[in-house]
Amino acid sequence: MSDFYLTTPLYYVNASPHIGHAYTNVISDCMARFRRLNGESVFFLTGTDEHGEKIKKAAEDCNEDVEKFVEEKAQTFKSLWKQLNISYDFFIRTTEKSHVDVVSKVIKTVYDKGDIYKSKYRGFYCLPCESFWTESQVKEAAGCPDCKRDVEIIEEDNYFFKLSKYQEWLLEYLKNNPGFVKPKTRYNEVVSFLERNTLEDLCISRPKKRLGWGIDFPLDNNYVVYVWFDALINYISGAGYLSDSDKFNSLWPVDIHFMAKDILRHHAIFWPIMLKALELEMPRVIFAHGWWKIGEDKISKSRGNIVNPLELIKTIGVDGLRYFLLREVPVGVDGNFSWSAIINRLNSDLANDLGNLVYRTLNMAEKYFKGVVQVKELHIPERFKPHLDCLQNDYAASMEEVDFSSALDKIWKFINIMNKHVEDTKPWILWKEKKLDELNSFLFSLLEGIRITAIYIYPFMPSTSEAILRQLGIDNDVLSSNALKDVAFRIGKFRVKKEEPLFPRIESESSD
Ligand code: ME8
Repeated sequence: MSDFYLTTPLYYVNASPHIGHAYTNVISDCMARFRRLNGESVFFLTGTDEHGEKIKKAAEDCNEDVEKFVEEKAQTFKSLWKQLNISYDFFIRTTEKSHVDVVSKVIKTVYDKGDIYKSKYRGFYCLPCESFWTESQVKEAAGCPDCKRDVEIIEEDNYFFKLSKYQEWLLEYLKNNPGFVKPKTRYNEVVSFLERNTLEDLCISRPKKRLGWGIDFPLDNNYVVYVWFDALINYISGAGYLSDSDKFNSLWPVDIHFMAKDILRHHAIFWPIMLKALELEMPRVIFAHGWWKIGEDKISKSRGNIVNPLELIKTIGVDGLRYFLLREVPVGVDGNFSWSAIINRLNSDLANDLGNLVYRTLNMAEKYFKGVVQVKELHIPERFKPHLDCLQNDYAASMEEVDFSSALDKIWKFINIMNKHVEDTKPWILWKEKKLDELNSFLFSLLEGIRITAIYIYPFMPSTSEAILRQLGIDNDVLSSNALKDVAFRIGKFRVKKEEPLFPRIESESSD
């Protein structure tokens, strides 16, 4: 079986990472961990986009040498991914020689094919977004369609990549592959864009005299490569396109490219056409998620309303943040970021439902049976069965569809039924009446339910999953691979050791 290959965008290093970047990597990590749990071998690529004018300008603004600046910023991304438990396999930086070599090779190959030519360029350019726009796009948005700032008119000789030649092919490809771009709304957007507009060829060079910080254009040393053409190529260079053909063949095509809708056009139009020109297979899925917003505004560096994930982690913990991001909104739609939404979600789902279930069950196991709970005959409470069946049948499908909130919904229904089971059974009465067999069997079924829950929540909250298993006395090797094949109820013995509650309640003053 070939590896499951997934990617995130390469983030610009002109500033430190914010909650939007964290979101894409948390989603990607959740998918990667699910796939590993499902017994698949995974290659998870992330990294940083380090060329272009705005990076150079950011370094100058800090009075720093640009190479040193990008190195430092790349480290801030790596360090955040470490704190957020992002289990990437390779971190690619576009300034690495191995990537630069692939970019040169791609340009030469596409040029030899006749898909690159030199011509005069006159266009509307947004410096902060590093993007060219057509006159009609700029008119409609009264500025840059992405960041709303003023655009510049630029006129110069440049090299162009023949996007237009492939427009019909791409439209047809999309029509024959309706799952190529997800979710459906984004697919419809791309199709209708291609039906209503004529693609202009893409200007893929920048004169060095205007912009020096980029990869040398291999056909003409007066130019550097346009940063987007450079960056998109990471998806093949990071997979060993030139350096390791065995690796590349086992990875390509990508199974899923994650990004937000702001860069869908680059991924769903430029990138497939670049791959077609290179005669490489198409990615299986291009998934554009929504934006985190504050009020009506997208959270972004250029709008100055960023939320720092490191600050949030200090108050709500890594898994609190991961859970909030993955639970609050379905992956394809926009989410509104607010402190009250975080408090509600975490206090209710994590502190009350999951945390309380684990704490009180382990507390009872210690109090009534000194932590050792064992059965010889399996008794699964009737009310657990539909939930267990539903998880066994549908969890994987929801995860594969990137429908994380629906997978969590199923898990939480099971957690809540376990809590209800405690309340209805009233174990303290069983204890008083010395019905120890019944109490033992009741506790065993709860511990089994919690063990199974710990496996299902692993992709979302890996540390919490491990902490639960540790308290249940189970080696977390069970999470290493194929754990999903072994989630059925079973007979056995628990030797539990209760720790502090998993999720202390968050007080609303914490936001101050
Ligand atoms: O575009 N909500 O880099 P970038 C959700 N270098 N996700 C968000 C977000 C928000 N408010 N803000 C940012 C670039 N993101 C290029 C990519 S890829 C070959 C080159 C996430 O630093 C989301 O994934 O501007 C978005 O697509 C990406 O960060 C943009 O990151």
